[in-house]
Amino acid sequence: MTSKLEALTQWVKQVATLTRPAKIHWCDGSDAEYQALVQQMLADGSLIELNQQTHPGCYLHRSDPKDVARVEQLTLVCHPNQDDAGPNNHWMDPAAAHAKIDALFNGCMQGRTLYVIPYCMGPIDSPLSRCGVEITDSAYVVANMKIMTRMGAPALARIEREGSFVKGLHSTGELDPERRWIMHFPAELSIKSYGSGYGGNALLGKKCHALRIASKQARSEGWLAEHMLIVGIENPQGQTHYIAAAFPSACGKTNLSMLIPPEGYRRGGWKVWTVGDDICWMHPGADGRLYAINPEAGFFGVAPGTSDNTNPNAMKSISHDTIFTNVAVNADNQPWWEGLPGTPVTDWQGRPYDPANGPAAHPNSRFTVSVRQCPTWSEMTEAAQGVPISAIVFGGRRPSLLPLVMEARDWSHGVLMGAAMGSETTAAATGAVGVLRRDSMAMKPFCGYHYGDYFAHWLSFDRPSAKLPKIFHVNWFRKGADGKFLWPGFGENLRVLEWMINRAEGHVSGMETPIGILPAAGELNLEGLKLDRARLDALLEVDAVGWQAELNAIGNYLESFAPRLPERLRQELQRVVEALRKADAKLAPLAAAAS
Ligand code: SAT
Ligand code: MN
Repeated sequence: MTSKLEALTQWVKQVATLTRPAKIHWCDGSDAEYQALVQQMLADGSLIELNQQTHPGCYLHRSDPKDVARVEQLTLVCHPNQDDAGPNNHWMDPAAAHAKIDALFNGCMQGRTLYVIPYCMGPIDSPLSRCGVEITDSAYVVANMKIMTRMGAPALARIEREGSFVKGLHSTGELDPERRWIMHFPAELSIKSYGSGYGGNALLGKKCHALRIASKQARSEGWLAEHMLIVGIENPQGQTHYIAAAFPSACGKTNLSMLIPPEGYRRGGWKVWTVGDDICWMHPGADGRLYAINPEAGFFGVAPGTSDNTNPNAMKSISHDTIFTNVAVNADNQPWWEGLPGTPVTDWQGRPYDPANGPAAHPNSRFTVSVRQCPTWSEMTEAAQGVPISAIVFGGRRPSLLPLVMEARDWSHGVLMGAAMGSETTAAATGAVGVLRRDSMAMKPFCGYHYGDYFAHWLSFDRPSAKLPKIFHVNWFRKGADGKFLWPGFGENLRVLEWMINRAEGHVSGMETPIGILPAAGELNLEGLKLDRARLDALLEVDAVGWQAELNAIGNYLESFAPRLPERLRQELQRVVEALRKADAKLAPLAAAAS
């Protein structure tokens, strides 16, 4: 087969000449094609059938044990000018990068099938959507792309109509970490990935296209490509507010996007609608508001910790037609991971489970499932114009200092809050876990260009005609002196979202502090929640000494983006430093008098 689009046909030919596959398959995205791929993978062992009585249509894939997460040190953004990549990215000269990776691609598909995957990121008829074509030699990647994107014939038709697409070339190669690169060429709208078959390294529509390449496109076209979930909160009056929230990988975006309201809220008629759990593209609308689409069509969610207690909607979503990667199985051949009841018998590497070998499921094990299988799936996911955003939320894993919630006084302050974000690292990327690092807007691994320019782009949305959402910062992960989480999290987070909506609607006034606006006494609805006064105080405490150190650290971090750090952000930080100093000067004599 060829395409009506000469540029696409030519590119496929060129890649085939380089990689020398045995066969070429153009994906049509049909269910029959998916089923045929599943049968083929069951036959060659790359998929394992799970219990079809309890989990119809569910399969397990075990990746190479040295290929279990994103590899940030091997992920490059190859701008012609190194300065454009910024200190937040790894860079290589584009010509040198092509030469290096093309040498690996040379002949790499011999005896294999080359799959051509046309896909659309976003609703197929939305002007906000963008298309791409991924070439891969992995059937597992094809099956995942079928779930994660709008893949196949309709996408190809749109690509042929528009004449342009992002080119993604992927081969699993030998799965050798020494021969692995994930390279991006934003100026050429292309991606080349070699040597990994895992998640964001291999499903090129996701992080590579929808974040790294798209963030750069968004900057030149005046929109935002962000690492955010999108959730709709419907109040008892039937009004729905949409909230976009950025958290680093494996910090609870999936849980928040499909939370179950606390009992009292449910009885009162509150509902939650899931639009997306990982990526959000936001465009200014004609009315000045920001409108968001989820470019993805599926969830690639972290399995461990997901259970009927933490996320019943995810559990329902993944009870059928789901691909599991690197989970364990129990005696009944059902998928199993830490956090589920029962015991594992086989670990993620296929060995008899032995606690001496570590967790049964890999900490970054995942499920791939269509968003439509989520009980809270919102039909607005298909809305061509997107959903209007009422609030933007930033957050990370911070064991101390950061309050449960604070609101930015204005857009510039909100951009500072996002830029200053920090979080303890997780198993979503290779490397140490639990180390605090700055992760501006949760985009450290995903921003396709210089963070200084990115902050300036965020600030540029503050125009006279704009009706921008309020910006908040949350921290579900603050711990008490006993080392335990102070806030119960999960469904109870709706209480915090309700406060945000009340702020957006002007129903509550909040309490000004030097670091932002916090809920005033009585503004957080705590009915039905066992949370004593001391814990609430600890969750909302503003520790002036701790904040001075934090602002200092933020200042040093931001200066690492000079000379491209926007002056406005520097001034905004200075304003907060001053406000804290003044407040502290007022409080200090009181504290001294009290002691
Ligand atoms: O990048 S992945 O898609 O593998 C997962 C993540 O880090 O969010
Ligand atoms: Mn993510």
